[in-house]
Parts: sequence; structure tokens; C-alpha cells
Amino acid sequence: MKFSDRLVSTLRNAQSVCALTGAGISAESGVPTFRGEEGLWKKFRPEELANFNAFIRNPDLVWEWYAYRRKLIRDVKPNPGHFGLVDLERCKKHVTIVTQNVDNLHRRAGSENVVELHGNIERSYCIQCHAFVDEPSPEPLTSVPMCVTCGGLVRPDVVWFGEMLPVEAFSKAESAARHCELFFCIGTSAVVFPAASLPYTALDHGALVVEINREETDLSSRAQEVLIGKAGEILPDLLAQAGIRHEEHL
Ligand code: BV8
Repeated sequence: MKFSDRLVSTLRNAQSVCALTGAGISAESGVPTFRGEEGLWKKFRPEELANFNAFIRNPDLVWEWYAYRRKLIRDVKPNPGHFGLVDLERCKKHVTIVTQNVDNLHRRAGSENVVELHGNIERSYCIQCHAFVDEPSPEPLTSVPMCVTCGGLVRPDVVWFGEMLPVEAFSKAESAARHCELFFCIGTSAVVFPAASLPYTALDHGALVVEINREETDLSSRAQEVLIGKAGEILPDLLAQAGIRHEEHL
């Protein structure tokens, strides 16, 4: 793909970069997206499962759904899209990866400065005493475990619809969006708020906003550069054209 001189020179010279990622960056690893054809939401409606009331109504159903996703995520590996952001982080002063994904793949790829806006499916905690709970057995549990300390229900450490985002995480994300010279919006339909407000914060603070997605989204009309295609193909290509060294990732 031919990239504009503006994009390549901005990427080459920028020292502060922020990347907002969504399910699309993990699609090439085999993790289903939410709204895509094979999307998770096709089979289950988010409000049915990804919210607190649904959990209280039927904790086993919601726990089983997260156990199914946890197993799926453990069986996949990060892809060149994730590794491209690791290469970027290793050659720029300030790179912040702000992810909506709960799949832990940025960390597994080697990214360090990762802000998990919606939590992490690998962590669980008791809704009563808030103690963090390691998964009791290697085999994913199909029914909700109880807290060994207080007997409370154990839930995944993810942000459900209607729940506030972790304050520290969102303020770090907002600060990165306000201070970056270059803001990537990768593999997200940009419909879930307040995460979807971040590209507009970056725009309002003078950053060059670059969208990478297989299709146009609500953001495309406002982004200065819209790169249509797979993140795992476009990112390594763009980084190479900007002279950013690619390291072998095991
Ligand atoms: C809250 C964790 C405050 C759990 C998730 C303002 C306007 C309207 C609504 C609201 C608003 N403010 C708040 C709301 C309500 C709600 C919301 O935004 N609803 C939406 C649906 C309209 N927001 C909330 O509830 C948030 N909390 O506001 O609290 C509050 C509190 C109390 C009272 C009042 C207010 C909490 C939101 C977080 C919910 N948790 N996940 C879990 O994972 O189970 S959201 C979940 O869905 C993901 O984390 C992600 O954020 C979202 C899915 O979006 P994407 O990741 O973008 O995935 P999607 O499938 O949609 O798109 C994939 C894209 O990738 C596509 O565009 C596709 O083309 C592209 N793609 C595919 N393959 C590739 C690719 N691109 C590149 N390469 C490829 N290979």
C-alpha cells in the first residue's frame, strides 16, 4: 500500500504516539470480533451477558461465556499487528497502547505501556470482598466459583456495559490522546463510549489521526488518514516505509 508523505514523515519524526485498539487487531489471531460476521455479539447480545444484572440473574451462564472466551484466547497467539506496536514502542520516546480488548494479547506480544480500558479476562475478583482470585483449577470452570475468603460470587475483571471505566486507566488514556503527535485508531468500530471519544480528543489537540480498519467507521469522516485493510498487513508495511526497525518476535 502506498502511504502519504505526510503520514510517513509524521511517523518518522513523531516522538509521542498513542494507539487505540479494538477487536479488529486480534481478529487475525483468531479472536472473534464483536460486531463482525462471526462476531461474538451475533450469537449473544451484549446486554444479555456483559452487564452486572445479567451476572446476578444467571452467574453460571455469564461465567461460562467468559470461560469459553478465556479458553479461546489462550489457544491463540499475537499477530504482526500486535508486534508492529511493540516495534513502535521500542523506537519512540512515548508510545501508549490504549486497548478496549480484554484478551491480554498486547502484553503477550511484548508491549509494556498498555492501558486496559475495559479490563482483562485473565483476572477475576470477588464481588463482595473484592479479593482477586486466581482461577482455582487448570480446567476452565463452567460454573461460577465462590470466593474462598467470604463466599461471594467471583466475576471477571472486565468493565461491563453501564459500569464506569477504571478512573486511572481512562485518565491515562485521555492524557495520551491529548499529548500525542500521532494517534492510531486500529480495528475498532468506534461505537462504544467513552473509549470512542479518544480519537476526537486527539483531533481537538492537533494530533494526526490515522484509522486502520477493514471498513469505514463513524470516525472515518473525521480521521485525516484512513487506511482500509487488515491491521496485521498494513502496520508492518507502514512501519517499514517509515524506517522503523522490525525485530523478530518469538
Ligand atoms: C459507561 C468488556 C458510565 C467486556 C466492553 C454515549 C453514547 C451512547 C452510549 C453510551 C454513551 N456513554 C455510555 C454509553 C453506554 C455504553 C455504550 O457505549 N454503548 C454503545 C454500545 C452504544 N458504554 C458503557 O456502558 C460504558 N460505561 O459509559 O459508564 C456510566 C456508568 C453508569 C451510568 C452511566 C454511565 C462501558 C463500555 C465498556 C463495555 N465493555 N468490553 C467484554 O469484553 O465482555 S465493550 C466491548 O465492545 C469491547 O471492549 C469494545 O469496546 C466493544 C467492541 O468494539 P470493537 O472492539 O471496536 O469491536 P467491533 O467488533 O465492534 O469492531 C471491530 C472492528 O474491527 C470493525 O470495525 C471491523 O471492521 C474491524 N476489523 C475486523 N478485522 C480487522 C479489522 N480492522 C483491521 N484489521 C482486521 N483484521
